Amino acid sequence: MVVIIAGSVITTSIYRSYPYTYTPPAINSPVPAPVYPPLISSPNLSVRKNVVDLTSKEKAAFVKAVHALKNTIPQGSKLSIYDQLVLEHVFTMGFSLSSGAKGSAKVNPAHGKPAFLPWHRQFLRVFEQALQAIDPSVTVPYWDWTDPKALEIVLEDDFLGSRGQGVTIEIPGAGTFQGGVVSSGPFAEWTLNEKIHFDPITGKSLGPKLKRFIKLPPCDKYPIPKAKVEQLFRFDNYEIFNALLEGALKLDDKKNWVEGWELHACIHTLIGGSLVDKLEPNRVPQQTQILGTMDSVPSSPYDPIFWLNHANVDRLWAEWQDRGHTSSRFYPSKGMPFGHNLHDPMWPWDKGLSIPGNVGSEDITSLVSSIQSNVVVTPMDVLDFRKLGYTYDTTRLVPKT
Ligand SMILES: [Cu+2]
Repeated sequence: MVVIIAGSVITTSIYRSYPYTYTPPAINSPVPAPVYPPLISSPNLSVRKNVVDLTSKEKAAFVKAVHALKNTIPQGSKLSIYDQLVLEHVFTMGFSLSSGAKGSAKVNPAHGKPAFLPWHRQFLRVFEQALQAIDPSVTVPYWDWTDPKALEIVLEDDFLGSRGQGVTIEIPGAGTFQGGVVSSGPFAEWTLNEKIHFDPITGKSLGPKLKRFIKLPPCDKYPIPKAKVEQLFRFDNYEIFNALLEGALKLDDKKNWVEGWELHACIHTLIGGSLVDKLEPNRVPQQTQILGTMDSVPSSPYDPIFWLNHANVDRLWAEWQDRGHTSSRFYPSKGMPFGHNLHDPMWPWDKGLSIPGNVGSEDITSLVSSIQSNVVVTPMDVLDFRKLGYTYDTTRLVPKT
């Protein structure tokens, strides 16, 4: 039994390693007139379902297909298909000049800025198509964070279980918490590549096993209140919607942008767990150490729960788009760092236009070539999710009223 007592060592905020600071527009910024999607029926779409509605057969099929990706090593590669996907996400953190990045992109192409939603939409669809190549019936389920039953269902041993075990965390003033290696359920046997499973704050590896520390403060509240998700739909400006949903920024009482730790970002921590400097009301704590897989921004797709969290993020965006924000006029066409404008290729789908620098404590640059992509994908290419071949059980095409 390992006991860790929380205390401050190094301090950094969730996303503070960005070379460009970015502030979304003020809430009264002008927005285009509403545009609704055309009312056409699209019968051949894959439908992504709520985890609470999955049958045991559907859960088993998803788990089986995920295992197949983890166990399939494509010819000429050192990494399995699943590990390659994790690596793509890891290298999104390698676009600072100090890390040795080359080419057009100078910032993280996937986080902290407008391409957060389109980048992850493309990433999820690539993952889903890989699953469907194994079993065409499988789609990526979504985790509705406002559903009180969903967390337990996700963590059951017949699905993506279990909780982590073996480590006790003492947080002064907040109590003791349990977590550690996932030692039962379908992912207990997984061996993770230690070089791409690491804590970006300390630079240390998180080891060869999946780790979870469920419900540690400050992200210990579940479910998320429905009103907190619903309020996102009051914003017609894409950049505001994107930033609030990502959850690394929030609006304070005076409607100014301040650091946040909410929604998608807090769900990562709800599963992974962070150590923080101190817990105080009305202040966003600074992370001092990452504990579990889901809390590491680079390595988080190593926890299969990642896909369910991001399917919910993507679903909320899809619903927002259907509610009168369908046009590409809502998405910023210029003025953003490269990779985040409407027509910018988003690494790794940029045919080699940008090359990330090293990430983590070991040299993994030799692995970049194993994930080079020969397709080009821009935010524009993924705005219409139905065109990508999928929809959600909650998205409805409704006539304009
Ligand atoms: Cu991500």
